[in-house]
Amino acid sequence: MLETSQPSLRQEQHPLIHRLAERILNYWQKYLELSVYNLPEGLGYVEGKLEGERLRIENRCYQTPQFRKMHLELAKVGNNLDILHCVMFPRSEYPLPMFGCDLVAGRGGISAAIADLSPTSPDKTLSPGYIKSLTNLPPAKFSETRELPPWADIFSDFCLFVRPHNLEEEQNFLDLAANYLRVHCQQAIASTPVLPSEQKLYLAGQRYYCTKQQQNDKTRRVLEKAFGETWADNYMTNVLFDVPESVLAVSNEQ
Ligand code: 18B
Repeated sequence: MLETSQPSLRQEQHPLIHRLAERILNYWQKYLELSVYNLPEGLGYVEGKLEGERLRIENRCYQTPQFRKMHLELAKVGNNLDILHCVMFPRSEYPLPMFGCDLVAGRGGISAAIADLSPTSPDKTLSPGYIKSLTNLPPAKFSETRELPPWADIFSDFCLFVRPHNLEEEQNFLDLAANYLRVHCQQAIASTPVLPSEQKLYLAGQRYYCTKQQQNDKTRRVLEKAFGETWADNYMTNVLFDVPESVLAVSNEQ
């Protein structure tokens, strides 16, 4: 059995981040066959401090038959900023979207709550199975939805990007993000591999997703302030949003 419940940074974080992290790990364990994924040396737990406050980062990474890499990252900047980041990278054999989630909490509460199942198919749409399941989820109300930045053309019509204003809205976000994850796990385990010619196209979709996410200056700036430009760039391209170069280079042997 894999260790998914050791004490960690999440106990010091905003309650919504803590709860969503628990839920993600719980669903991963409940629905998927997890094995360890080795991050590049020295990047499981990292601490940095250049200008200003200490940044602590804690990474959890797994792989499964359907997913090359499932990454949950918790970060804490001083006592001001708590972050949850989660991305699931499908193996290229499986024609699956990317599950992505970002929660950012500052002194004034959660400022950004984002969850999506982003298409990687050549026509940039979700499959009918996903659309049906997502359309059937109970709707949730939010008083403030936020506008996506220009780089964010990777997200689906189901993308949720809100600033929750009270506990009820926080709970609604948690439930909806967890439902996206549940639908994703269920669709993934029922999916069948595609031919190599098609795999290349899905991999190109993943690469496009990653190049766009790498353009998020808000993420980059937090990392640069604590670790410097070179480290931040390496981290964004090799840990947060890495893509295997070819269909053959997709396994992470222990
Ligand atoms: N992100 N986020 O993951 N980002 O990683 N994030 C912010 O209130 C970090 C993802 C996304 O409005 C903000 O404005 C750090 C994934 C979008 O221009 C901060 C890490 C998704 C925005 C951070 C991290 C994603 C956003 C500003 C590494 C989606 C809005 C908060 C641990 C699936 C961008 C605010 C904009 C914002 C920081 C999306 C500080 C350091 C997977 C769309």
